[in-house]
Amino acid sequence: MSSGLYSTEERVVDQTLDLAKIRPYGDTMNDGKTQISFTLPVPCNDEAIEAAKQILKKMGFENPQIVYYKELTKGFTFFNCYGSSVHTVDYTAIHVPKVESSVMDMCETDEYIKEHIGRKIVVLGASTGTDAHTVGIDAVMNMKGYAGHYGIERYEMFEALNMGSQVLNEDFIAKAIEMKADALLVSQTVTQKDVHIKNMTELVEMLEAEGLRDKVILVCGGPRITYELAKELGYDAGFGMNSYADDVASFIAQEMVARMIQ
Ligand code: B12
Repeated sequence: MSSGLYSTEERVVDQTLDLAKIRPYGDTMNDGKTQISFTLPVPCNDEAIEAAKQILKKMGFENPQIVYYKELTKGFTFFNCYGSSVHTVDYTAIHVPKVESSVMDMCETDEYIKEHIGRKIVVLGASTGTDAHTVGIDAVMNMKGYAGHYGIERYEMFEALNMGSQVLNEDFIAKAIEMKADALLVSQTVTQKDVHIKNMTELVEMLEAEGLRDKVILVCGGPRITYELAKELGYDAGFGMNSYADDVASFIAQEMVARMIQ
């Protein structure tokens, strides 16, 4: 069945699509149409709109249009804009480092652990530092789970403790030692002024100082976390938006087995 202007088949065979030179898609292939929003620190007036258009042009957008603007507070104006990006990227040349483990569901992971490890895996999680956001760590850990994916507490072969939010790194480590944790799950949501980098780096340094870094599987997650960033900061893996307990539980189980084999 056809939806919109083109059927799925027509879109797939679109001859104007060149994966080595992709541009944002709006109404038609290669039109570059993009929606962007930002705030300028100036009063809400005609000069502000012109300034927003000039910023868009400097960003590489042709035909910039301001489709919505509003004063946020005195001296600050928010804009929603459209424009056509002139830039392209080579999609065929992209390589993104990512978790290599295969994703299993809860039952498969439990079976895998029974067969290959033969005991429960002890996992400690928290939203650490000053970060007050709990929903992310709850999503991966809570028994009831999130978006149809059961959390780690539900798994038969995991013993899991979620310490909640604003957990200091020293308290997190003390609990990890007490529980003899196999894996540590760190959630970070606030990234303002790179507070997450400082906090996550501090945890790695403290674990190293305690001689614990190599003894645990160290995983972080959050909406702005990528696998690449996690590795850069000395973590074993990182999980971003749209990740679930299945992803991290599979990774921990397979990583533990890999370390047992070494
Ligand atoms: C709810 C919320 C709050 C609630 C939190 C309540 C609670 N108990 O958690 C309250 C009101 C307390 C709050 C406070 C603040 N918030 Co707030 N908040 C949000 C909001 C609306 C939703 C976040 C959320 O729950 N997402 C849903 C969960 C399920 O998604 P998630 O966290 O991404 O988690 C998923 C993945 O990332 C991943 N994941 C997450 N953690 C982990 C961990 C591991 C180990 C793994 C494997 C995976 C994983 O799995 C999850 C499921 O897929 C967002 C905006 C938004 N729409 O996202 C802002 C937002 C996160 N908050 C923001 C800010 C700035 C704040 C405050 C600083 C505001 C202030 N000035 O006071 C304070 C924080 C104070 C502090 N000390 O931390 C900013 C963060 C900007 C930034 N990048 O730094 C956001 C983006 C809003 C914005 N646009 O400005 N907030």
